[in-house]
Amino acid sequence: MSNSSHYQGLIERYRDRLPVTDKTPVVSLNEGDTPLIKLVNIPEQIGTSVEMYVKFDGQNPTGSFKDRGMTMAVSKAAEKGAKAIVCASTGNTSAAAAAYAARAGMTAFVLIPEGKIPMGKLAQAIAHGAVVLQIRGNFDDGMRLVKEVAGEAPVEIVNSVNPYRLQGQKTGAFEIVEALGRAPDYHCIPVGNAGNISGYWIGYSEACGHNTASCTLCNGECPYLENPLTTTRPIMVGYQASGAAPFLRGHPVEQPETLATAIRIGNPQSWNLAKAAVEESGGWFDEVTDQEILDTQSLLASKEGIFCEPASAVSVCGALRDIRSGKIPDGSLITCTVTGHGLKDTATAIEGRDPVQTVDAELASVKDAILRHL
Ligand code: AN7
Repeated sequence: MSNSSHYQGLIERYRDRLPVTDKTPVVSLNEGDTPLIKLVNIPEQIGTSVEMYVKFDGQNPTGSFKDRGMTMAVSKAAEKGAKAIVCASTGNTSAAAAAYAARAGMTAFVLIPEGKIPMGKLAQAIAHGAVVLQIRGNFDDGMRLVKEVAGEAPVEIVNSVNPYRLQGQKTGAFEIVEALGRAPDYHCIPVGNAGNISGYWIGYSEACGHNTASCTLCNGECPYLENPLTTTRPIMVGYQASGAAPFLRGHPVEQPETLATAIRIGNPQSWNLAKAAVEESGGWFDEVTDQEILDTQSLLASKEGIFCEPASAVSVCGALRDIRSGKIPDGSLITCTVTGHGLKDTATAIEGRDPVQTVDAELASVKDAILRHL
């Protein structure tokens, strides 16, 4: 490919800011470079003067933000000569692991909680040829087993306990700062296993020249340290589903429960990093109910044309509540990561709705039906 403007994924885009070398075999599906979409109708409807953007990471190749971390984790696994990768997943990590393993010629083993991942995500893992192990337990059980089995079998863990995952995920923050020409005032994000909020904080920190622990991976040579893109960092706000909100309880939750199955997680692996991100930035954690999540998913789809999965609506859901209460003040510039695509889980999106009307295949019936709605 000779066209140098052809986008080739986030490792090529941010090569000098990531722990890769000429010897790293880049495994990419051209992930990243996702749209930052300004909300136009919802802010007007609630009568606020905030400027609010959605970072729609559901538009990545496998439909979620996980591709950002997976391109890094699988590329580094390939560099080590790994033949197989393993992860526990509520669905999106397994879809991404399966796709990138297929691309790299590796075997992906994915541990999923029995009966708790939507069909779209399961179909992805199966289509890409992963070995799907449905365990009689939840995500946290799967995570424990993955860490144990990696000591016993030649498999590379690609969950976000693998530090290369967060290195890939930090690029979401770079893209936002470049698109806005500055850091937002607030960055709102759903929190499950707590990797993404940690990755964003690394990214925002590096973008404004703060040295972070992650920079040891780049040998302290991240070019943003010399030439920062911006001078500020956002206040980080992490939202959880009420039934799976360990950061709100202050300890792991034994039996996490939420219809936002992607974040049905009780024992987040990046606990300390996420807590530090929120504390250092002067932010907070809060929780939203399943009903609020569904209402926001529907609001984004019907008022803004953005169809995301339930877990992804959590960021916008929490942000809207904090805007209404004044906790996020008028005039703020706010970004919300919307992590996964709505097509991942169509069953939840239409449940309880009366979605279709059946009419005769005649002009009169179709015309009647249309006029009734105008
Ligand atoms: C759509 O796929 O953990 O706080 O195993 O799929 O970084 O865990 C998914 C997490 C938010 C939470 N939104 O992000 C998995 C998995 C969506 C997600 C999260 C997930 P983290």
